[in-house]
This record gives sequence, C-alpha cells and structure tokens, in this order.
Amino acid sequence: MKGTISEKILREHLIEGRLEKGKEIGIKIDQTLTQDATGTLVYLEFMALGIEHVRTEISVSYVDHNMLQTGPENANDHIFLKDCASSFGLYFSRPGNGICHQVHLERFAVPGKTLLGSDSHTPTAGGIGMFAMGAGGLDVALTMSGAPFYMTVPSVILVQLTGKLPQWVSAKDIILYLLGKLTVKGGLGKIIEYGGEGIKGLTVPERATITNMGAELGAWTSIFPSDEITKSFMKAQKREKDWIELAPEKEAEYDEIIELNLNLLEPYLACPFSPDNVKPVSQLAGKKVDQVAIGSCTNSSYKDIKLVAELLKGKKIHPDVSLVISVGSRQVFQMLAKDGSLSSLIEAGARILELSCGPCIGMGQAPPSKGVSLRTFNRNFKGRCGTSDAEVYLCSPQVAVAAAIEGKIVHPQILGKEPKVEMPASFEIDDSAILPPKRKKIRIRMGPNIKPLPEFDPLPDEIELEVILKLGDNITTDDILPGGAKVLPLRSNLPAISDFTFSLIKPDFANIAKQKAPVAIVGGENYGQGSSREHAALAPRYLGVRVVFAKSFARLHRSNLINFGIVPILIDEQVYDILAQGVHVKIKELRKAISEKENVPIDVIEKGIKVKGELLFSERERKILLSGGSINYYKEILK
Ligand code: MIC
Ligand code: SF4
Repeated sequence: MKGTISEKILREHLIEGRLEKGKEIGIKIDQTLTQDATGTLVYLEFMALGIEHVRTEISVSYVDHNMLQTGPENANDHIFLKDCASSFGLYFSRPGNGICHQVHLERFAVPGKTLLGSDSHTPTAGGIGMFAMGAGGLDVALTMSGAPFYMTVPSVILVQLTGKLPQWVSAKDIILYLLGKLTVKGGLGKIIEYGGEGIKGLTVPERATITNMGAELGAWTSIFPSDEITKSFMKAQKREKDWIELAPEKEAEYDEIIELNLNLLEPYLACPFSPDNVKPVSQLAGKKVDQVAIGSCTNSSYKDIKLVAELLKGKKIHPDVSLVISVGSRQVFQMLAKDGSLSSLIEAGARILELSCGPCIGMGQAPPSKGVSLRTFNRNFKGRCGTSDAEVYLCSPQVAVAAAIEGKIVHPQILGKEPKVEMPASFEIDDSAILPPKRKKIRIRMGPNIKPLPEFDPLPDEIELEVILKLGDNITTDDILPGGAKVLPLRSNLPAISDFTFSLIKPDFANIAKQKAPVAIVGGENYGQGSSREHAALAPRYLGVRVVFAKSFARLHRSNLINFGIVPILIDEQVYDILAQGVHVKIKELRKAISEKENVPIDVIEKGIKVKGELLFSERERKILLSGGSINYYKEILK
C-alpha cells in the first residue's frame, strides 16, 4: 500500500502495530457516528464500560432509522439518545434532520480524518476523502472512549476511472457495474481507492454514492482523493477551512488495479435478491413496476433529488405506480422547497416521506404481494422491504423516475435529453437541528423498553453443542435478525428482539436455541454480510449460540461475534458437508485451543469422527473470546 491515500491516513493515525498486510493494527479514530437503531446499544455499552465523556474530536448521534412511532418505543429511544448525547458530549442530530451518512457528508466529514460509525454505510464519507469505516456498536463505544480501533491491514485496490459517463448513466451505475463484476465478496479484506481522469467528472455526492455501496462489496472502506472538486463542495458547505488536498504518490503501490472506462457503461439494475445480481436495464425493459422508491443514504443528495424533480416537472406518474421519495437531509429538503422542486414532485403525484431511512429498512412502504419495486437504495435482500415475496431492484434515480412515469422498466433515454443539474455554489446552512455537545451530567431518561445489557459468562473449557441450523453462502444480517417496523422498535430490548432471530428462515429458531443451549450454527461463505447491527450477534448469544462454523465470515459480523463471545470457527468444504443440522459436536480444551492454537479438533458425536476447525484470531481477539466478550474484557482493562 506504499504511497496510497490509505497508507498516508493509516500511518498518520497508527497507534499500535505495524502497517503490514494481514497484521493487526490499532488506529486513532477522529470522529464517530451512531444512528438510533444501533445507537441505543452503543450508549448502553458506553455506560457499561463506565466511561463519562467522549474523547474523540467529534462524535455525532443521529436519529434516522426508527422514525415510525407506532408505539412509545422509538420515541423513548430518541429521548434516551438525546440525554446520552448531552451527558457524554456528543452532537445530537434530531429526528427530522436527515439520514446520518448524508448529513455527516454535508456537515462533519473531513478529508484525511478517520471516522468510525455503527452503521455499515459509514464509508459514504469516503466520497470526501475521509477514511470511514462501519463497525459494531461496541467497537464504536470503545473508540469514543479514546481507545484505538483494531483492524487487520487490508490490501488496497485502485479503481482507475477513465472517460466520461454517457447521458443517462450515473455514479450509481459505476458501483452497480463493479458489484456485478466483483460480487458481494469482492471487497473482503480490501480497501478500494478511486482515481484516474474519470473522477474529475464526479461531484462529492456522486463519489459518496460509490463509496456508500463499497459496503455491498464487503470492503473495509472506499475512498476518493480530496481535490478541487472536494474543495468547492466544502466551500459551498461553508467548511472550506477543513479542506486538505489528498492524493496518492505517483509511484503508489496497489495490490490490484482495475481499469474502468466510463464511456462504456450503461444504466444497470441489481436484480432480486442481491446487490451483485446486476443486469443492464435494456435486458429487463418492459417489466411492469408497482412501486418506485427514491432516497436512502445512497441517492438522496440535492443533485439526485433535484434531477428527479426536473424530470418530473410538468409530468404525472403512471397510475399503477406508487412513487415514494425520502429526501436525505433537511438541508436538501429546504433547498428543494426554496427552488420550487418540491412542488414539481408533489404535482407529479409523488408521496413525500419523512427524512429518514424509511422503506430502505422496511420502516413502512412495504410493496404489495409479489410486487415489483425499483429503489435507488443499496440492499435488496429478500424480505428486507417488508414483503417477503416482493422483488426489489436497485437502480439510479434516472432509471427510477423513468419507471415511475412509464409504469415499467425502461431505459431513461425515453425521456429525451438528460437535464443538467449543476452543483450549487452555496448550500443552505442551518444547523439548528443539530444540538451541540454539552458534557453536562444529567439524569438519562430510559423508557421501559430500554433494558440494560445482560452479563455474559466466560468461555467454558469444554463444550458440547447441537448444530441447530445449517445455512448456505452469503447469509445476511437481515437473515439473522430482520429489520422492519415490527422488529426495529425492539432494538433496545434484547430479550424481546431475540425472539426474532432467524425468524424469516426458521421461525422456531429462538425457542429451539433456548431449549437446547448451548448450540451452534453452520454457515457457508461470507457469513453475516451486510449491516453492522451487533444485535445479529448479541441475540444469538443471548439465546445460547456459542459457536458459528463457516467457510468464511464477513468482516463486521465476525468482529461482532467475537465482541459478544461467540467463537467464529473457520471450516473447509469437507467439514461443512459433515456438519449437518442435528449433529452434536464436542470441543475439548476449547479455552486452551483459543489461547494458543490455530486450529481445534471437533468431535462429531453421531458420526464418531474428528474434524478440524481453524482459529484465526489476533492475540487481542483470543483474550476477548476467553473473557466471554469485549465488555468483560475491556471492563477489566479500563478499570
Ligand atoms: C442497514 O442498512 O441494514 C442498516 C439498518 O442501516 C444497518 C444498521 C442497523 O441494522 O441498524 C447497517 O447497515 O449497518
Ligand atoms: Fe438507512 Fe438504508 Fe442507509 Fe441503512 S442503507 S443507513 S437503512 S438508508
């Protein structure tokens, strides 16, 4: 990684370890962000660690996910988060101020700095040249206390963009194209840097669309250089003083270089049920559409929604289509209101939603049964939209509007010449919905739905487990613990939310796990891809899952498993075949193996055979696992 942007930033932030590929390092985190659906746990953990104030340069608590207040839970969480921010010294972005990643890009993100967020799309800020990563809440809580963030030094890929995007082709198509080529596993263990002449045609929000969906590639993070385009964006946000130039050295060394000629791209769609199932729009043209949803942290900048408004001006949406729009931030919304774009949207028949994640995480706007929904979002996992048999396609705002007008999938060129939307010379600046940090000790109000974290026991010496669930490749955290309007409000109540573990795949999972605990799960490749939600580790642990065997693990979920004392054991194809659902396994001297070995013998009781699993952990991870999880481990250390 010599001479890359990543090397420069990591070197400047290095606290522990050596910057060598595959080695564990600890880096300083300058900024953190949390959102409400993961944030309540983060602050409960912060309290459990016994820390009083944040020790970062800037920490922001956003409320954007749990916005549908169908009962008191979400409102109680918002109050809890506001009190925590006040007491611990964080900025608090009030409900209604917008989606965390969009607001952070506008108001806080700084090139060359590090950001850790309890949300997998935190790399959105890579669009401005920030080294931004998603992490489990506990890791974010720890870095808020000033502790380093530990990561394995990734390899660095350069995506070299040449040429210029043709009409009707957008930044979203760049990342969809890459997803189609590299797949949802393509970024595992990697940082993706963007460079080349082609980046000059991309504004900061467009770059952020690309880095946002680097999360879908499984990458640690994605990052653009900070250049004159970055500078003018920051100037328009009245934050020019925070700008620095950031570019790789001429002789920078990359592990891999991917050349991408933008002239050759066309509009794409990611088809059900994976963001890497990508096809050109032309191949799906004519398919009837029931719903179009525009917004999310991927595509809800001023430029995106203004373009949508321009395209809808003087037109009506198709009578069979429901068009919903969730604008990314209050800044964008105010600007759309002032320049008249909002009335174009309303006149065309769009349903304007709250400024929040909304339909992206199944918080309302579930499509009809067997419905077809086109979304400018980043994830289309089965059932995530709230309708298990609906088909969700991911696309650019251009493709989305064309479908909303025509009632079917069409190439947007059908709309004529693409209008040009310029970046504003200055954005509307009004931070009144961001409450500044106070650091004043107050009584933190905790609604009855907010339950403290349970205590977890250390890892036993010997363990016998039943494999109660065997799964295939690319299991998502939405599969493990779904989102949606019914489950999300339970995020602060572990006993209640645990009942929904694997509910879309095996509805009786929670009961079986409780009865048979301790138990194990078997997964294929890339187990736990997707979100950062630590509930997907915490809830299984609460139910009695102590080991997950898988062929490979997604980075974020693997850390969450370790943080909550579930041992992620790597297995090969052969062992995967042997570990059938219902078998019992026994691991003798588990503690000894975890403390000093790279593999562990596993007795498969019914088959009377011994197989091997791999234990690939850093020294620190081994200690955490032995303590039964990070809270136990760090409580001791921080004493
Ligand atoms: C998501 O897009 O899946 C979420 C909801 O934003 C998650 C966080 C969560 O589950 O709260 C993420 O991406 O990390
Ligand atoms: Fe919110 Fe969707 Fe972005 Fe997650 S991916 S932060 S749910 S808008």
